[in-house]
Amino acid sequence: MKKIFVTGALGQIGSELVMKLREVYGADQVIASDIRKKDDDQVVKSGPFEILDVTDGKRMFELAKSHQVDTIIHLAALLSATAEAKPLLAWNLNMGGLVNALEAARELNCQFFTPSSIGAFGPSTPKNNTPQDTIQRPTTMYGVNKVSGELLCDYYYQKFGVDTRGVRFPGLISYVAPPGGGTTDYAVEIYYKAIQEGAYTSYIAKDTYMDMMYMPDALNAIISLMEADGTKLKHRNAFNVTAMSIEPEQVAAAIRKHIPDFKLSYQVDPVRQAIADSWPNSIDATAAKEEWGFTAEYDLDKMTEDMLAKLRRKLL
Ligand code: AKB
Repeated sequence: MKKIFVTGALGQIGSELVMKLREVYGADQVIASDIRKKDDDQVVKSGPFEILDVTDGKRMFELAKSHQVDTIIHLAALLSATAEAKPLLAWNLNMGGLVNALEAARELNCQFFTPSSIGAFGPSTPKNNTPQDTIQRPTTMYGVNKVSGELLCDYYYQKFGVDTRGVRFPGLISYVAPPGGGTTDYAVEIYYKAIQEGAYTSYIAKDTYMDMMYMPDALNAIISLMEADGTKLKHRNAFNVTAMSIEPEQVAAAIRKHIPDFKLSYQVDPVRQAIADSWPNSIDATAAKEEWGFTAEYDLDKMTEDMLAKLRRKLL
């Protein structure tokens, strides 16, 4: 049975991943950590929790060692828009946290997962059906962090034999914990506003296509990749994964099937629009399908129906 240490456990992915891992492997097998503790959070209440600033490598190592974990899932990171506003902080946190987590995995002989992102691509990357192996010259600090992280994970595998694995996540959509400081966040906010106000003003322009995925598919992707037969993995780190390539009008049209008078308007934020314009329109997930059987269950309509139903229960 795996014993798993998770950083950034109260963030957008961690809030749901920890609960799912506890369901699969047992509550005490999953040690959640984050920089601060929220006593009423289900992650804190449902199993072991430790306070950890991931830039403190010594504490990270000691916690992982004292809990005798064999797997580290490193999620703590700043997202693209925040990283662009605070580039030095992003470098220190995103890269410093990652190397500390990799070092703990090396010293304790742990399996390792960390997410990369569609942000690891840049304006010179082929925009449509972006291949698994292609040009990666991102123009954002987040992208620079993500490419460096992909390379660093490959290095720890090749040099030290650490069993590092990872995916390039698209925008993740969920009704549990809101994302913070991402470029794809509009695709989450639009559902909240649809329920609360029947209208949304998008900071991303019409016709801007980006890949997205519903959180249950993202959680399954992480668990499937970690459980996959390592001998079959040619890429290991940073598999392209996606469920849909969408733009704001399509999300609005899917919402209107349930809320017919939903209104979408635009007030484009030049910073986040520039980031979105530098990312692919759609990525090719064939390598993930071939090497470890990745599939996504939710398309836009199925996700919209579930999001709206869950948010109605949460907000009304
Ligand atoms: C962001 O928008 O920064 C993230 C991502 C795609 O990595 N959601």
